[in-house]
Amino acid sequence: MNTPSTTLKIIDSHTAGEPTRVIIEGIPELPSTTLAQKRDTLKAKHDWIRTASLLEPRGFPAMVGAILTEPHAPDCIAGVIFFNNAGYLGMCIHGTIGLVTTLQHMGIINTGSHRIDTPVGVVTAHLHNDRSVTIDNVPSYRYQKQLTLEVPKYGTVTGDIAWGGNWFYLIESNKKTPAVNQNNIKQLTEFTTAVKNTLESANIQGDDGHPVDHVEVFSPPTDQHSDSRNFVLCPGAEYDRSPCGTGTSAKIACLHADGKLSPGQTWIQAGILNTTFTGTFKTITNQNKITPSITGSAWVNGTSTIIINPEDPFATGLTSV
Ligand code: PYC
Repeated sequence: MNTPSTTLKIIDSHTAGEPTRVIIEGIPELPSTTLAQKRDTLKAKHDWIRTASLLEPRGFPAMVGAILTEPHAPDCIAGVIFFNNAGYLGMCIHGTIGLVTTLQHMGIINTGSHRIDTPVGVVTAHLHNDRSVTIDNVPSYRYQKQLTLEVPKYGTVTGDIAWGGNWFYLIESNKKTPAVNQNNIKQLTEFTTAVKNTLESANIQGDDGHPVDHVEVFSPPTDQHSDSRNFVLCPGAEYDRSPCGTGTSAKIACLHADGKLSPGQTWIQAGILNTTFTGTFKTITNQNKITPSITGSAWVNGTSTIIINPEDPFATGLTSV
């Protein structure tokens, strides 16, 4: 692909510590199709947008990107496609909270409810007076209970497989897993990467044929302000700095399936930085699925213009490191 000579306008934010870089201008025209088809076009023809905006020297591996685009589904305020250092994400709740806060910063929306089109379906965002945002996520469910893996160096690991807008393998911490705290980020990353590699070699997939590519470890809470603390490994080998909204949705689906959480009850999920998301859910009649609602807050912390100069040897990012 020839590198285009262009600029991209971006607004940065973080949600509970996890960054979101929203590209608000400079995207080539995308066909007016579903968001899943738009994502496939981006992947096939314009992947340079992802690499230029997220990878070094402009970004860093943990950054999550979002392309603001026209919605396809009716009555939506915007369409969004999320991506990270490794590829494209189904849904991303911290990113949607970041997007909503960004749209408010741009003066496009006010408090109230707004529908947003994503590659995995329409989600509704409620922007509250206290600037927190609640996302009504896509239907979520547990697909497999207690799947056991033999993980090299770590032995037998057991976890549930659940969908919360991405596919997750959810492990309860125990004596064999590194303790879920900030001092153990390296050990937790190594452990969850070994689990993810085992899932990959065993070709473990969700019921839609997609790989189970996020791994979560849960531990009891470390204070009275939350119900649990987690560590979440995302595809691309980076950990989520936030409690991970899609991961919290998957967790709530498992708690409900085990009879441990009832519709309307809240679940406060702390992440590795001890920031929190509050989740609750409704059941869906005649289906084994729930609709989770996840609440959190984001802060806009930068605006800039990315310059893509075809003469720059790293105009589209350092793809080899
Ligand atoms: O909040 O859903 C989330 C998320 C997914 C990946 C990173 N954050």
